[in-house]
Amino acid sequence: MSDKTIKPSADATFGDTTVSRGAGGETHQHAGGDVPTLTTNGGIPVADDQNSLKAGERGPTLIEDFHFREKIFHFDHERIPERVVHARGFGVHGTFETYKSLADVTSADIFQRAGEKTDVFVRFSTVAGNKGSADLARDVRGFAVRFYTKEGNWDIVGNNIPVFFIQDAIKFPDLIHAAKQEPDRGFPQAQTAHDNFWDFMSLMPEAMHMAMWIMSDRTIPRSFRFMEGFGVHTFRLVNAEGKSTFVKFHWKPTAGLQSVVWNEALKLNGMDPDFHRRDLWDAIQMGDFPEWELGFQMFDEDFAAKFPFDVLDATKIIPEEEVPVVPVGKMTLNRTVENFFFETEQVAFQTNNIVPGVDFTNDPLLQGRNFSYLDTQLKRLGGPNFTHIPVNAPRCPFGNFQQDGHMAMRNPKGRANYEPNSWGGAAGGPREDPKRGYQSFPEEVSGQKLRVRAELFADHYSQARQFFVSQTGVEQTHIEDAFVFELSKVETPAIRERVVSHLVNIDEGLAQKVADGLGLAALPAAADPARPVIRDLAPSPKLSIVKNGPESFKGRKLGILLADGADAAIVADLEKAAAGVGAQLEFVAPKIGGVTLSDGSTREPKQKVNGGPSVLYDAVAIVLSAEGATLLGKEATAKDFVSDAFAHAKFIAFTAAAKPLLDKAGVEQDQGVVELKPGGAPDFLKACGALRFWAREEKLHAV
Ligand code: HDE
Repeated sequence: MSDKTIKPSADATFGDTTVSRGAGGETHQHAGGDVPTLTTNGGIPVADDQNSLKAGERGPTLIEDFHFREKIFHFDHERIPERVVHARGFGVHGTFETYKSLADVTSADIFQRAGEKTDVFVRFSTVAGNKGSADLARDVRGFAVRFYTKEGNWDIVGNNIPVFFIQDAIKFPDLIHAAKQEPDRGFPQAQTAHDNFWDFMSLMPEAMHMAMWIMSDRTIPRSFRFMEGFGVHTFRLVNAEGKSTFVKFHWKPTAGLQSVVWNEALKLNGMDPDFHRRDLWDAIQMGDFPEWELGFQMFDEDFAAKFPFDVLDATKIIPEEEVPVVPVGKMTLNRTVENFFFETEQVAFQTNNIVPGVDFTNDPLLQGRNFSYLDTQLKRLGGPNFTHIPVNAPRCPFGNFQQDGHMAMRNPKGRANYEPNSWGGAAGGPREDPKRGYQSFPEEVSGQKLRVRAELFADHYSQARQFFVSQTGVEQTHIEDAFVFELSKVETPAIRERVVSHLVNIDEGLAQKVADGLGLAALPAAADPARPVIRDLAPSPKLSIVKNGPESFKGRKLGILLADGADAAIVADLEKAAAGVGAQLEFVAPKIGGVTLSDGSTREPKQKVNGGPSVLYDAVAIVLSAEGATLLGKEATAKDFVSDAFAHAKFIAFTAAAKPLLDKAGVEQDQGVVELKPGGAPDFLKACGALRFWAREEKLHAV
């Protein structure tokens, strides 16, 4: 045994340059100066974090090595259970600013003063996929917002779709079991295109309205930044006099709505499974803060009584054209988390986090959720003290006599830990406040105990039809295609037919197209509706994405395919025009090291062409010299870049010299394919404001 292997490095120092000697005598340099010293959790400075303590150079590791054991012990216990639904999510911080006092309808402190600013934490998520699944799964997106108000945490735990699959919380475990991986095989994950899901759906006519939404482009958003959010249920606002007003919560992105097309989603999942989280991260990091307006759809008992559907039924909307959405404030997301696990993973949203001035209704789905969200935190976060975690703690004064339990970070101070007590004053601890304290709305409740649903809940198709007829032709085609795609993955013919039998009640044209797409011999008979379908509900343009898109290319991303020798003036033009409309811009090139343009200036590409497909961008420009076009004409991924942009109905600009590449990629010129001339960039960026050249799409699909 050599001397140098058994003794710790002789010259180890702390807080300065440290040299530790490995078993073979090699050394490791550590930074010195102000760098903090590595310690154990007990604060003991660590001299060597490279080698475990051994009995001899080639001997066994010693149990005495407290640093090694603590490090491995902690690592072994790093995981907590992922959320049973909404496992994959991304959280960020922001601010909410109240537009004006709403004291006439609610006593909620957050709505008493114009200009009031309230901190928020928001977590966006998918529902069905596991934590490591891909962002562009066809799925509902969670849209959970926590307001840290002066009267406690208020959570609106919503989705990007205003209705839900089921009406009663008792069916939630069945829905989620059916949607997630099939239990015998453990796949497919993050996909609803499988037998169990559609079997369940086809046996639950109440899910048909939601089926239309999930087969629409709402489930493949381009970005979290470009989707709406909804509280889904009807809630109550209650003012200081105790008057109640029904309300539905809406979040509207100021940047307008946008989704991708399905083929693009499939490719994005492979090319960048983190597409949505990266997009939000990048936008916030570059100071392009996404914003949403919170809107209230308010109505009273009279409206509820006259409305043809039950306002307690979460499978129904109230069209905005009937009850307008009143903007009440703006949310700006402006800060990424410092640590993903600490904040995003440990945030514990709860529907029952509600503040004075807001109340629940008897929506049976909401009532069930109020149990579930508290319950689930115990399992995930390991004890009753999850509100001690900073992201879950209120940011207003708070206190009670709850104490102890796992990982208590704070306990009541002093002698009083019960109430009533006679210790008096501050020593007696916190007391109830009948004036400011939460009061439930004293709704009259009576009735027999029954396991039933209210009568109007039985209308399953009318609003599904209304949703379909409110879409543009392009969007209707996407819905038809989505049904055909999903059901083509269903192996049991009877399930496919059963789904189509519901579609017959919604729209015969839709049902026929899906039947044709599946190759069904004949259109199945309509499923027996529990209530007659109301076929003449007025279309609601607010239900369309395309009709509610942005007016400009702001916040969107232009991808420029470049190679050495590309026209510098055109590139500069595009850069200026993109900055002018507030768009992001990225270069894609044959080599990541840099591109030299025609005037000798250089650009730094963000992507190498085989790792930077056009699905990453909202529009593309192909700026190549003749040599560049020849080079990239021999590169399959460059041809894919162009042909995908074309197939996904994107706007494409090109320099004359780049034309051979477009020809090789099979691009047929249309109004969405624009030759770039000097000074032409602003017009191109303006056209890009339409986001897609939809007229092209129908020419590209034959089956
Ligand atoms: Fe959830 N849901 N949910 N849900 N939900 C959870 O809570 C549940 C429902 C929603 O980013 C869980 O902390 C039941 C509707 C979001 O952390 C769990 C029912 C809507 C999130 C749970 C529903 C939602 C969740 C899992 C049927 C839209 C993610 C982990 C009655 C309005 C929150 C957790 C985050 C998460 C239960 C239906 C939205 C198990 C029982 C409807 C956005 O408690």
